[in-house]
Amino acid sequence: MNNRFRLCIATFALIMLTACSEDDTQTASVDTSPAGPTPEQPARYETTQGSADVFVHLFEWRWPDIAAECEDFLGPNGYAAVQISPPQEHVQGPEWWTRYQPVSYKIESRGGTRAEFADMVKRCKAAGVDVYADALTNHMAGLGSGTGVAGTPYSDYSYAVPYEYDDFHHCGRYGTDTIADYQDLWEVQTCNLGTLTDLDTGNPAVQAKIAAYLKDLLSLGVAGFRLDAVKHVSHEEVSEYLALLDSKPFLFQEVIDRGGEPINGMDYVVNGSVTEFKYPIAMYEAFEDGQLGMLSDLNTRAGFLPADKAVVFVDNHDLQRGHAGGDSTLTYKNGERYDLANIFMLGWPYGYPKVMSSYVFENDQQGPPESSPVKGAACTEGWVCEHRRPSRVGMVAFRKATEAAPVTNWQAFGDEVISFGRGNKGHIVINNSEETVDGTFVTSMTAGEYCNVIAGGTAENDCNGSIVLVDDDGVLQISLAPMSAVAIHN
Ligand code: ARE
Repeated sequence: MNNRFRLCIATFALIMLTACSEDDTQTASVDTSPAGPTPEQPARYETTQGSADVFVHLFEWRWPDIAAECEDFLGPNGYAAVQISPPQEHVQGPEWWTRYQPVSYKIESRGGTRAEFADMVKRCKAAGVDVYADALTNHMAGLGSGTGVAGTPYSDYSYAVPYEYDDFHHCGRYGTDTIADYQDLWEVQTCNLGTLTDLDTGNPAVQAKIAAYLKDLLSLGVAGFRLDAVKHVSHEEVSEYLALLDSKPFLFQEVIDRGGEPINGMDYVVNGSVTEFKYPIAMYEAFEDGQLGMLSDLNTRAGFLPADKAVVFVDNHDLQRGHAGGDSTLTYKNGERYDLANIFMLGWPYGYPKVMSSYVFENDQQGPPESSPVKGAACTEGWVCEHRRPSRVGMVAFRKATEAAPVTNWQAFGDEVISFGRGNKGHIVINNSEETVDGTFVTSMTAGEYCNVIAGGTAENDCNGSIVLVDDDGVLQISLAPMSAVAIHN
């Protein structure tokens, strides 16, 4: 057996078929027949690489707090962009989802005023961080009347944009006009999502008003958009209103496609990137159900978007609350397993990864805390700040350092331990088991000392983690604590 495959697993009965020897050199007969490429095989992923960049969703952070975070943390740590909550005027109420019910296109919301918004975008840009606004183009508020958070009155199918009754679809189904059958394409794109009043997005006058809103945001320096709920707008109509813009901002379109419905994420690729909702399920199956070995075929899975068009995430603001069919989702509530899934996502070259940054919640309606999310270097009570965790920061740097390198040296040891490289630029080993794993892992790295960036820092600059050694044969010998990972890069 190739000496380079030696693996000694201590107290790891699940995958150990022969015991470790006293002198730690015995070759264990573990599963060395991984589904992915072995060191002897050419890598399979050369044509479909993911983005070298990472962005973060600062969910429900207020504009002044985001501006400060761009300067103090996101820029210095290499985050490329920040997704913000919807900036337009919305209905009143403490729940987070009030932001998804537009009342007018005034840039005034729970996030802050127009002036604060403009200041945030400018300061983030100066710090090297793009702002992606969550843009609602499918609908206005839910049926009902009232006054928005900026004081604008509204009533059923009547909003100050202005939009009136004829600017909306009225699908005439079920007596309520609410989508019931996701197998019916026409219904999904013509009826209301819940009671959210569905704009007639094929109407040129409506398209002009949507485009005017997007242009307003672009004029303030916004670099891109998350297009909310565009499964409910045909991809042709999205193309039509985008054609009215003077520039081509970065776009990612929220199209929930898990297969089995007539509307596919792939249909929307003509307009830009698309959310890959099969990805969080793959992360859940791998890390919660213990099937890490299955991850090797991620870039070639049937139905997955092309790597350069997919926006990927372990969870998002809906899924973490069980909304949008999020029953099988890992969140900050899953502890280390969630962090390991994020480490994998940031280390693997598929898609443009989005890191979720949450606030603590007990129920799915609860809005954000009143306090600012960070004070000095610390995350304040009530906020989670996942994006500040050393493992996220270390892996943002890993992703940049390994840009364009294909997956190499893939090895799966049983269901819970994987090891893979990114050419000679970086290497990762993940232990998703409850046991310590002592092993030797083959890499393509140059011999030398490396910083385990999972704990943050670099070898030259205050390596916070442990220093690990790659020997002259390219072999990494390490001891991995339960539920931990090692990542090294040049
Ligand atoms: C709330 C109430 C509704 C009420 C409405 C109007 O819950 O009962 O009718 O207000 O008064 C968020 C919340 C919603 C909230 C809405 C407006 O999640 O609960 O509605 O804000 O305040 C579908 C869409 C997808 C959408 C999900 C949630 O296709 O686009 O539903 N996701 C985005 C955002 C959400 C946001 C909206 C859209 C609305 O990310 O945060 O809603 O702007 C299958 C299908 C999916 C479908 C899913 C629904 O999985 O494949 O396409 O997702 O079912 O469970």
